[in-house]
Amino acid sequence: MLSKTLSKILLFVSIAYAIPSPKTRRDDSILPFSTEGRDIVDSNGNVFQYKATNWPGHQEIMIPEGLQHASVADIVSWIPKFGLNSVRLTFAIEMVDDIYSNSPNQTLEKSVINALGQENGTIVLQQILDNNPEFTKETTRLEVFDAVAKELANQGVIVHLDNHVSKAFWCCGENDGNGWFGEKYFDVENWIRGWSFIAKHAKENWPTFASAGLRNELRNAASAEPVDWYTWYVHMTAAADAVHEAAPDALLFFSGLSYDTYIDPIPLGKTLNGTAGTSTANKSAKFVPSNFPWNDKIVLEIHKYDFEATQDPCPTFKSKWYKQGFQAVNASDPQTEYTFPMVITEWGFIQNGTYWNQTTYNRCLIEMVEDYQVGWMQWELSGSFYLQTRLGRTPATIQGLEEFWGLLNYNWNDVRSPVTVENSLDKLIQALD
Ligand SMILES: *[C@@H]1O[C@H](CO)[C@@H](O)[C@H](O)[C@H]1NC(C)=O
Ligand SMILES: *[C@@H]1O[C@H](CO)[C@@H](O)[C@H](O)[C@H]1NC(C)=O
Ligand SMILES: *[C@@H]1O[C@H](CO)[C@@H](O)[C@H](O)[C@H]1NC(C)=O
Ligand SMILES: *[C@@H]1O[C@H](CO)[C@@H](O)[C@H](O)[C@H]1NC(C)=O
Ligand SMILES: *[C@@H]1O[C@H](CO)[C@@H](O)[C@H](O)[C@H]1NC(C)=O
Ligand SMILES: *[C@@H]1O[C@H](CO)[C@@H](O)[C@H](O)[C@H]1NC(C)=O
Ligand SMILES: CC(=O)N[C@H]1CO[C@H](CO)[C@@H](O)[C@@H]1O
Repeated sequence: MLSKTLSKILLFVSIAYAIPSPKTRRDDSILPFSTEGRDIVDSNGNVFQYKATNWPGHQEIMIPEGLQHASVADIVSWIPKFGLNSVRLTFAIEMVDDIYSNSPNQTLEKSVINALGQENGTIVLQQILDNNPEFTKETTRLEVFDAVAKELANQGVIVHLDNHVSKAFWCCGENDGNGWFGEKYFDVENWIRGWSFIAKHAKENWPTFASAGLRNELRNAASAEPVDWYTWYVHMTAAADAVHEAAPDALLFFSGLSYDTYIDPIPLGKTLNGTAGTSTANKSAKFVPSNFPWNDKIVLEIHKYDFEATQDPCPTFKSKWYKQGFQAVNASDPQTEYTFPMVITEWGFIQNGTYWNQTTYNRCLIEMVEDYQVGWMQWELSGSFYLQTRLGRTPATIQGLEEFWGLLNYNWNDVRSPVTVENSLDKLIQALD
């Protein structure tokens, strides 16, 4: 294993020699990715591990967070500085719906003012433009995403595009309208249309676009289609077909149920059942990878937080979590019917300098990654948000809310908690070295 100082020197040397051309550097030499058993492999046949953070772009304004504090290039530069190779960029289907309806609300000016109001919106818009003089108030949300994706490619960062929500606001709550197929805001046709559009657009315009997270954190909903694995199967495979047709090179990430906390029925090859007494009664399906034209693009994703403030010893922590889907990466488990790569697409906790050592979560997460050699994506880069809508709480919206879980500070210009990063992010990077 390289020492930290040595790897920093090497990183510096490679940056110094890899001077980007004035044009977008197509840093896609390792793309496309595909899968081989439990591994993601790059175009040279080497195993690729996602080491990423989340950068949300799915909230009310529908552009990546932070641009009122810093330029696109400065924000992107943090990703390699943290030692990460990729980013999970989130978007809302509402952004694409607005493209289809040719809505006048897509400009930066309208997006910001509709979300923040005339007075504060005018101020924040000006801050965004001051930090990012390549934009004007007429720049559209999609053009902002394009600029972000182009800069990510310039700086050698792989893009994992995640559909976080349909309606653009903070995710996720039970019965918030975004959680399950057919719920208030979760129109399945618009979702699939949205993916067809954005996957094609990303393939054509975003040089390091590598993978698609079909839907974030599916969860129970009182008023929606039946919440069962059969319904999951029908819609998730249809979305996968749509993305694959639009962008055949992209990996397809499948999330599980209950806020993506388990997905074991897929590697275990279980029958995916409907629900008695509903429209899916007596229906069933099986997720057989060889049935799909995207057989070598399937990746399973799982989320893990520490809401229970675990003090489990790591063997307990790991064996409980293993059963939620890590059978996918263990071909020697007799219960495993199909192997797939797994990626922990969300984990995280408050970056306050002590939490990392207050429960066993952080230590056991690192052991999990060491033991199973799976990629991961920290939640999240943002030090603060343009706006957060909080359903059922007062106040219902907060402008400029600080994100204490963010790797960056409120102003997006420094690391929030270096000691936390040294003891979590850095250790997870080492776990995959
Ligand atoms: C544009 O946004 C305004 C304010 O939110 C809304 O009232 C209007 O309906 C939107 N227009 C379209 C075409 O979506
Ligand atoms: C507008 O911004 C000010 C200063 O940041 C803040 O105190 C106020 O709550 C904001 N207005 C709204 C409607 O959120
Ligand atoms: C579906 O039902 C069958 C038969 O009852 C059962 O064996 C299987 O475990 C169920 N599948 C899931 C994912 O629970
Ligand atoms: C499901 O199967 C049961 C038992 O075979 C049958 O009684 C019931 O009518 C079926 N329900 C539907 C919706 O087909
Ligand atoms: C993989 O499965 C085998 C068989 O069940 C088990 O003995 C082994 O401990 C598992 N490996 C890991 C890393 O969990
Ligand atoms: C960090 O957050 C945890 C959980 O909220 C809390 O128990 C702890 O006291 C905090 N540490 C500091 C230094 O504020
Ligand atoms: C929960 C946890 O990881 N606790 C650790 C905190 O740090 C001390 C000293 O480094 C360790 O001994 C604990 O195991």
